[in-house]
Amino acid sequence: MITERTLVLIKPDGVKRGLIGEVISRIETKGYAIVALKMMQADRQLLEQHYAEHAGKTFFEPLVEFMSSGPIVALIAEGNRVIEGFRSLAGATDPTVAAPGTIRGDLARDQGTKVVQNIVHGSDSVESANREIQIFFKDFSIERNT
Ligand code: D4T
Repeated sequence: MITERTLVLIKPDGVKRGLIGEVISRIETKGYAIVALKMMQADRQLLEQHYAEHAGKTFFEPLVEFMSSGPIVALIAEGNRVIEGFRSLAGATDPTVAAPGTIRGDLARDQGTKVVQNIVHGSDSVESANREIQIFFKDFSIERNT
């Protein structure tokens, strides 16, 4: 049995709107375990590392500004196929077309901003999960994802 871990972020829009409990509830109700959790203010250096793949894109600066505009919640969720499972719970990146029933489909919409505000982030692969968990939880062992 292979148990996976994924990094989930509740973004500043989710925290501001009081949706921490709602997001955590959906993760736990689905049956995943939360094995690490913290509220924090992300700084530019951390976000440049986390979003390195998007450096140079038009939405990169607005993305860093948005992600540092208020507190976020970082957590590690664990369970079989949790990386794929959380992406499914989150729904499509664009909240306008994210399916109803998903976090983004139910709780977010287009705000007309330069960067999409879509409540949550979830790692998209085992490699990303390992990398992102190390960025947000430096002391956390990632051996289960190897
Ligand atoms: P995150 O990384 O936040 O879970 O979102 P996704 O995995 O669904 O999307 P992503 O990494 O491709 O994008 C990161 C972040 O940038 C915003 N974004 C993205 C945007 O404003 N315009 C765009 O064209 C894209 C691709 C939304 C999420």
